[in-house]
Amino acid sequence: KIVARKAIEVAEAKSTISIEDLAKEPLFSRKTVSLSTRLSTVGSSGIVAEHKRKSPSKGIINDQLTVEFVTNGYATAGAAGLSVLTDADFFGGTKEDLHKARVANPDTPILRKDFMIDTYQIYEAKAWGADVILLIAACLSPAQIEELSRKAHEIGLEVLLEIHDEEELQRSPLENVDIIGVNNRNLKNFAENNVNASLALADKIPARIVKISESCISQPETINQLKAVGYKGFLIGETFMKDENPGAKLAEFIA
Ligand code: IGP
Repeated sequence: KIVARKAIEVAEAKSTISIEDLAKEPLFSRKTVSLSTRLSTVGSSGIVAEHKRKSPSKGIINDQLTVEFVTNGYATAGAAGLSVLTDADFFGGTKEDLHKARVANPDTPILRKDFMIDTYQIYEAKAWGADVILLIAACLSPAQIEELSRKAHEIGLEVLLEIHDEEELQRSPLENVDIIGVNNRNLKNFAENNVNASLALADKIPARIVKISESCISQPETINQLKAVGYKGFLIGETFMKDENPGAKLAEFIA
């Protein structure tokens, strides 16, 4: 369903601006920063903090704050990286959100959080200021993962591959994957509200790939539990965005 909607969105975008024109955008030639390196640096908080106004499961989370206030607050409080949703229909995100987050945070790695199905979106991600793209195994064939991840590396972006179970891990080509994210939330039914998926998959993920745990993290102690089984990154949105000062909430997780 999402994939079909994205295909329409991408077709519309392509007819408005060509890949060649995206490649001429000022940010396209910017030197990207590596999220996987930041996450592996000793002393890193590991927190990848997400700008998320609303979601299909929760409705409006917080639509009162500017993206600059949120992302700058995160970076200042010690986030290792930022995640910015650009999907409009489900998450209320825009390309301007990503662009503004980049301008406000020139040196912090930023993930374009969206449903990527076409190489065109990878060019968009670079042109709008991202360092990392998300590929969701549940939405893609192995051939698509191979093609999209190769293209991302070709233009200097890192790849975060999102999985939810072992089957998705086993069938995914990992040559050009920098980070594997285990989504604790099952995208098909939004059922989970714990980090069991991450705990279960920890030792199945090849050790050379940086592991992050995504979603459903609401307590600082959970980060310690995940660190103990090898996770270097923690993707957190709602817990921070629910607060009137998301950066201050993040600071509570680092102190
Ligand atoms: C953040 P949470 O529960 O902290 O708000 O989750 C992030 O993991 C979640 O937004 C997410 C997501 C996605 C959103 C994970 N994978 C794929 C959109 C698409």
